[in-house]
Amino acid sequence: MSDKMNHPAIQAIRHEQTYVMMKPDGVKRGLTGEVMSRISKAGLKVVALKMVKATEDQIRAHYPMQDQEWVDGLGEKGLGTFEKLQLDAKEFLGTDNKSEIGRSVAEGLVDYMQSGPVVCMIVEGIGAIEAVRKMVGHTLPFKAEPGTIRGDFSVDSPVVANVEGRAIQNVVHASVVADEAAHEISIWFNEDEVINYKIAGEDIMYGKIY
Ligand code: DAT
Ligand code: MG
Repeated sequence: MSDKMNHPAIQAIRHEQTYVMMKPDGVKRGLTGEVMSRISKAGLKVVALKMVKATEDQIRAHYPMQDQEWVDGLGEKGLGTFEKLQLDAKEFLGTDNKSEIGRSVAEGLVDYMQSGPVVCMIVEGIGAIEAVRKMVGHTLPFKAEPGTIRGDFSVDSPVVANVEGRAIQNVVHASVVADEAAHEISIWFNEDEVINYKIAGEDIMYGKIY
């Protein structure tokens, strides 16, 4: 093995970690095995795993509830769909203000994520954060491409969800960027819950086999 393989920058790429969580709808629909299978087949490694009934505090710490930009973004994602369908958000939701809609979605998320068990995982491997996020697909199920987890296993719409006063049910959560992954991992796992072991992929898929 080349000495350069031990370089911290190369090791950081090899061991990039992301946080993945089966949401209550995904768990109740029996999709945990399917999602874990896709992650494993891609050559990524689950290094920590547990099923929990999340507390309100955990959900409020997990999502950036105080980040106004994130809250507005939640509202915006839904408003775009109202516009596309030429529906007046004000008529159906009593407001077309992205912050107000976003706040109500955020509160819906707190209830949704406590509505059943979640399965928490740390997933490790080359480019794990982006790789899993691509596998998961777009936030809005109807925009998620076939072949992605959300595209293959969900159809929910923000219009229906917002009118019903609930969050979109889209099977699975995955971190978007490194800071978010580190934050989420710290919410759901203690360091001693992470197990270091070797999977076949490390030798066969991204090890030198000749
Ligand atoms: P993602 O889960 O793709 O990272 P996010 O962080 O923006 O998306 O939002 C968190 C969750 O909130 C998302 O998975 C589903 C729900 N959600 C987002 N926008 C919504 C909306 N307009 N109406 C209802 N639920 C929404
Ligand atoms: Mg997100």
